[in-house]
Amino acid sequence: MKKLSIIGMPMDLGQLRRGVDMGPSAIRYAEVVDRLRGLFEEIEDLGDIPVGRPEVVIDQQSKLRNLELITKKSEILATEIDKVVEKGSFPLILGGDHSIAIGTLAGVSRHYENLGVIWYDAHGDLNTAETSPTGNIHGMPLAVSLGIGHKLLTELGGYSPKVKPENVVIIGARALDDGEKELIKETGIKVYTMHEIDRMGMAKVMEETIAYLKERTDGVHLSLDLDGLDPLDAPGVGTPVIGGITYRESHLAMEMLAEAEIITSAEFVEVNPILDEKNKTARVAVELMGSLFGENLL
Ligand code: B3U
Ligand code: MN
Ligand code: MN
Repeated sequence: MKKLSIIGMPMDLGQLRRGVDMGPSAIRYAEVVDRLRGLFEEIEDLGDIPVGRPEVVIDQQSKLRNLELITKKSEILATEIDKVVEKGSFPLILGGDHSIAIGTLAGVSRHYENLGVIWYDAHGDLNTAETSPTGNIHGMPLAVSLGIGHKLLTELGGYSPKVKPENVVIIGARALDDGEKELIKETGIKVYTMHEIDRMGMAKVMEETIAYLKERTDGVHLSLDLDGLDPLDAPGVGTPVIGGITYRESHLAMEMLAEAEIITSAEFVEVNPILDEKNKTARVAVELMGSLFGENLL
């Protein structure tokens, strides 16, 4: 694509650790625009969606923290992304915790009949208020996008679901909750856990993923949670899980996506500079964006 539009979503309302709202700043500080400049005809940075510093509010019925605020802010994000896709530009969203994906997918998905999603993450993010061990909405966005969860979230943008389970591929999972495992079995979502990545190698995992999505989708959104990577390579995340995808494997995955030219929108989430080591995780995010957008293609 010729044009890239960057949107920052400094939202930390989907979990309890402060600092992830500074993710977009950290990624900009790591010179995202400079890195990607040669790869697009035009890059615009639309700045951040204002989220503010609201008090934590617990929804009385569902017990979900910040439910209404997340809904409100996600609607604004969805509207902005909708405009970006409408004008033919590639939307790149900088998080923010992973709850931002609810708004991202609400904005993107209406433009496709069969949107594919690659969920690159240590977690499944397939919880509901009932199955969640934490009550954190950042552990729910994939379920919400499948139409499973609180109505306010699933109906965001006025339609549901945003994605069909057969169009979803999870890569890097190694911390799935019991309810999430059940949902995976029920829905038949394709999952490459660390077990499969170790066994098959990342090249084969990505070959299969690309072939699978190419056949059945008309666009693919990449939702990349930096905690999908091993904490040695990406320490600045709120819920690190050891034994993750390496730096090199992640670059290979991004390069194969670049080569396949299937990605039509992307978000990089959970960068928390407070928990980071000298902005390492934001820098990794920017380097992976470089690979995703073809900086290593000849
Ligand atoms: N599955 C747990 C933990 C978690 C999910 N996403 C992150 N952590 N980043 C939960 O809270 O739902
Ligand atoms: Mn996540
Ligand atoms: Mn995660």
